[in-house]
Amino acid sequence: MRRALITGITGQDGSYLAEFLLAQNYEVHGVIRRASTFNTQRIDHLYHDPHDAGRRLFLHYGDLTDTGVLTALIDKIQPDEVYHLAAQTHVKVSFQMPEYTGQVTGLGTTRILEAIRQVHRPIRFYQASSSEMFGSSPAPQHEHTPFHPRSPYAAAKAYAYWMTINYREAYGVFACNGILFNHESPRRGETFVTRKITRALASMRLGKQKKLYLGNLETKRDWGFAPEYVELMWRMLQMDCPDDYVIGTGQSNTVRAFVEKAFAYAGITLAWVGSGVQERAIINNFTSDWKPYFKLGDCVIEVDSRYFRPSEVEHLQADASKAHSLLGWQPRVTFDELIAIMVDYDFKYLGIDSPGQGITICKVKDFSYTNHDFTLQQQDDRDMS
Ligand code: NAP
Ligand code: G4F
Repeated sequence: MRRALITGITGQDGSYLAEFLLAQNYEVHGVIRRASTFNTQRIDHLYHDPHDAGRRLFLHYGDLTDTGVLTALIDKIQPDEVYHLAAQTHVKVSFQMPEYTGQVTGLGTTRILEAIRQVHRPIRFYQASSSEMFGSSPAPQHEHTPFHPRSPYAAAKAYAYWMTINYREAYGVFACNGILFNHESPRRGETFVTRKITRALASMRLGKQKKLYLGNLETKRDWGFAPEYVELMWRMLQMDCPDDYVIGTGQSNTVRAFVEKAFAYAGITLAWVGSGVQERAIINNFTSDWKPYFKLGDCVIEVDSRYFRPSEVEHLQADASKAHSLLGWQPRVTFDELIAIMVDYDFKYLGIDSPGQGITICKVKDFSYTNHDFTLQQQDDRDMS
């Protein structure tokens, strides 16, 4: 049985990757942080009591700032593959916490690479690199596009990217960079723009929220579906030689397009009025189920400069030709389908009837391992201390 160690197992990607690897019959070890509240919601459905025989998921406390623990864990677990996904992942937050972001998102990678080097075992290593590293380089971006980081997060990721290559070249570590463009899902963190929008919609539909405040509406992102992307992390580590790959759909859309489509899917047509920080969206048309809470002409979106970044990445769009030919991958879930999946989830989560296409799309496209997202999990007590 192959053994994998995942840092960031409690995050969006870590949780999907854990599901995927367990389905491939791996023994999966995950590093989690001590928190005063439960932070394991995304993996609760995979958890088995430590006393259960035959369990294949094991959780260990650790932190990317703690070299001793990371080294001891790798030494103890002796994994065949390490998927390094943990990071301070929020770009806007990285401007507020630049040094911490460097410590965790940048140096965290070095700590793990060094631990791998010291165990003298052929461990394969995946580094969660990011399209943010391309920053202001013109789209479409591919493996040879120069980096021009536009945030402390992106600068930290660029450092980690080069450390990964350095350990490959200097010490022969089987180390790969997956340069992933934005990927979303029902498990996306609530403060990233896509999930912020789909959650707000659901809460508006219950009459609990009247307005959504957003930042820059013009930036373009290449948004894909997270469960597809974690499978590619695994594929990279199954290749004969270590290499770096860009992963993205090749389609780029503005934040404005995401908002319009999400609202339209839920039954609201928006009209934009004003410009710049004065711009707002009003309800132009809606289906009858919105009537208890809104009327035509109500303002539902406003721009708030609080969400602007000191320097922005305007346009990300992947040229994933290398992944298409070498990893044999083509994106499956489209932009419209992604929106349907996320809106449906957030509606269902609040107990509201959803348009329902998203659920069907998951089934039709055989993302069986995301089906549990639509069956709400009861959080239970656990003790892994
Ligand atoms: P995420 O949902 O924000 O998850 C981040 C994970 O890192 C969480 O498990 C978090 O633990 C853990 N973590 C944060 N700080 C840590 C620390 N000091 N020590 C140990 N663990 C720590 O991120 P994601 O979207 O799954 O992304 C996974 C990786 O891919 C990240 O490295 C991200 O930068 C990179 N990436 C993501 C995208 C994307 O579009 N999602 C694109 C390109 C690259 P808690 O749960 O306790 O907070
Ligand atoms: O959803 P975002 O916060 O994601 P961002 O900055 O693109 O970063 C994500 O993708 C990266 C891959 O390229 C990852 F490496 C990174 O870890 C993370 O997962 O913002 C997307 C865009 C930005 O241009 C932002 O300025 O949406 C714009 N935006 C507009 N209003 C907003 C908002 N972003 C957020 N978070 N909140 C807003 O209200």
